[in-house]
Amino acid sequence: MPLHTLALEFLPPGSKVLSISALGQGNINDTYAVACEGQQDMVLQRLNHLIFTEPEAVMHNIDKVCRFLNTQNTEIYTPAPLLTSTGQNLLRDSDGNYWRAFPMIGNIYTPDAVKDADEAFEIARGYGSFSRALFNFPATELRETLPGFHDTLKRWNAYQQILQADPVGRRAECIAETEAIAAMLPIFEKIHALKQSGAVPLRVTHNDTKSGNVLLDKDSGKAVAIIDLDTLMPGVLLSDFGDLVRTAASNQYEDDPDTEAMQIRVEILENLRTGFLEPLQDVLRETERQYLNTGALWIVGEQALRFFSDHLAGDRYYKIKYPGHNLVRARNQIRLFQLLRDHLNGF
Ligand code: GN1
Ligand code: MG
Repeated sequence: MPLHTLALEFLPPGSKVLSISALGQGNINDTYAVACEGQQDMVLQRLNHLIFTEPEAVMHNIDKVCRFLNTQNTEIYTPAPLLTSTGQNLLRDSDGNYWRAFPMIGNIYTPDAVKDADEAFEIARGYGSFSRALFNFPATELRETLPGFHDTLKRWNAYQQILQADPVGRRAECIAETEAIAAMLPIFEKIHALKQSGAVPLRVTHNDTKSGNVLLDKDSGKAVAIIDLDTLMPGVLLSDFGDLVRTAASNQYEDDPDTEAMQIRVEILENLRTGFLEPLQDVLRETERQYLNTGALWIVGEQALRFFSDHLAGDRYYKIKYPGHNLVRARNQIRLFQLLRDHLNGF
């Protein structure tokens, strides 16, 4: 179905669409900016139903959380889905694709590349406030849309099978990466034990806390909104902090091939921690504070494992822009893991 027709489905009758252009850096969904005449612009998105196999459950979670946050005293905004003329927040087109739309928030920017420590603090404070506002949300009302999303030992087992099967014959050229990934297992086991014992509690987590999923006000630089709520599920806060460190503390994007030039930006790393903790001071358990840095190592390692597994599997999960893209991503995350581990002195 043409994008233009789809966009009109989410707009009042008689609306005029001025232009539609690709938006963002997502690896899973397809996202477009829709400029409208005389009314708020919107974001139109195709939800990848090969990955999110229960699109209705994803929308159910988003809807619940947006409604709940509206009742909370928080500055953080989460854009609620727009409805079609028949009151649906999800539209299935004639090709079987699922579409949804959100209001476009004005006067903001997405800090995909974090520029300095002040910006890092504000991004992290935004996620901390988001978690704080969800502290009393009944987690049992959320559907687990991607079961085992951060069950790294489960991912580890799947990876072992891919290694064994080597379906596209790429293993032989990846000996160094295989060894580097093997060295991450103790972290994955440590996190597993912390979860199993209940030492770190289950909470409502965002699960994709990259720097670019916080919207900052262009004038004040303050965090205005948190977007991309597709992976909202019960989880542990360590992973939300971890994904933030993963995307903000390095001086490179996750697919930069020049890993020799990679550095940990220490001041930014410190501000991510203080910014994230600030809104959570009164509620966080001591163990969560204690293992926050372990959470960062965990998620960088898990992301290396995910990219590398997908490379070995023949690029079946993440969108790639060129052959070998997932291997480049995996190498980048392996390097980040090693730098972070050295910086943090183990875990
Ligand atoms: C995917 O599509 P995007 O960029 O929002 C992925 C995240 C990864 C990320 C790596 C549902 O997110 O978990 O961390 O790529 N989302 C899913 O860039 O797997
Ligand atoms: Mg995402």
